[in-house]
Amino acid sequence: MGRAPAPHLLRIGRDPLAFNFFLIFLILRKTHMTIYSTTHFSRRLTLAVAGAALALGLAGCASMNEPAQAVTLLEPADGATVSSPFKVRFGIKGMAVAEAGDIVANSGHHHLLINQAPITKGESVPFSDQHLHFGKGQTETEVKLAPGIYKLTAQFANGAHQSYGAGMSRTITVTVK
Ligand SMILES: [Cu+2]
Repeated sequence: MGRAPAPHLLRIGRDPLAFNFFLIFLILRKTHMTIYSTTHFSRRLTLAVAGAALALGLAGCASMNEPAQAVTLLEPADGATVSSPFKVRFGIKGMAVAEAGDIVANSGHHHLLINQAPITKGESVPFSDQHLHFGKGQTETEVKLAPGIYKLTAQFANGAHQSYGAGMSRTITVTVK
């Protein structure tokens, strides 16, 4: 058997967050070596540099992990208890909302799936009581449901109702009282 690389090094290589913290760790070590001294001033400077490095690292993480295109459910909140009928509001980032019809890149309309999994990319969103289409370009609707716990999934799909996939979906759980 060959020698396997240390697991924590593997993880640092794959995970941008871990990699950023690893970089900060390196910066901190270097900073300490360069300006190491027992004076209060130097210690404060070290802390300031450490804080700046951490802030930069976190900012980097945020921009790296944020998808350019996403669908959200602005209302209700995940885990909310609502009384029927209740309002559902969709949010979209990086794509345009348009009426169903033509297939236009980075454009489409919202769907609300009730207790259904996201639709595989490229597959058509079915028309059913559990698959509601908002082909007029609506960004909000009223939903009537019997009391119970439901999984609500916002699914974005193109003008021909072909799903943009799980990456363009968002699922929440709500309790209807
Ligand atoms: Cu549709």
